[in-house]
Amino acid sequence: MQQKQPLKDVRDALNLTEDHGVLVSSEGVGDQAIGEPKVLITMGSDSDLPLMMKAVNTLCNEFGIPCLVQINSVHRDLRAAIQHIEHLPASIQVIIACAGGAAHLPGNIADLRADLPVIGVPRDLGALKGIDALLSMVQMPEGAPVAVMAIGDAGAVNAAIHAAKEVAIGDPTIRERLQAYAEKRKGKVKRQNETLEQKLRNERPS
Ligand code: C2R
Repeated sequence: MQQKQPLKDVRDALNLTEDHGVLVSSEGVGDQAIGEPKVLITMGSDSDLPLMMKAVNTLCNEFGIPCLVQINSVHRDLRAAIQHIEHLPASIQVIIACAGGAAHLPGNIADLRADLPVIGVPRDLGALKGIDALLSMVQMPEGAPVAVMAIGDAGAVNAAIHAAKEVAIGDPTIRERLQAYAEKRKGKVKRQNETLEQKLRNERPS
């Protein structure tokens, strides 16, 4: 795996500017972040941020994958979105895009970046509670795929795991971290079985 570089070196090597978004890693945000960003996490509004922090935290804390975070809206500023997405740093391998409502952002990105996988996270929002965003993302025409996750929290976490799997194709360290993450999930089933007898006793009428 590549050595993590201090921010200034990374910025110089990748010609990173503020236009590329905010760098986040397990060490911190912006100036405190270390390492080359491998994933872009973008969203239609900063109101999506609480949901997408689940993806940011999973990527950084579970897998140690630095990411860039940026707001982009094809509804509100199409030109800026095109400019940002067409000029990502060369280190970006995967894009996670979250949006709510008429969620056109991930599909537009998939069209703009034929070279990168795009993972969509539909936000649970408004009258249709995310069904609108889910269908907007999943019903892409042939040729510009978006890998769509579940609506809401599970989708945000799964987007980060899926992105880690893409990065792991070229990075054995991330493969090991994915295995360790899977082991932790198995541990949960074991712990639940250990307390099951007591829970059954509590649930039964005395
Ligand atoms: P506000 O909270 O800013 O009103 O945004 C955002 O992702 C957000 O979930 C409400 C919702 O609008 C979504 N949005 C899109 C796009 N831009 C913003 N779906 C887009 O370009 O697809």
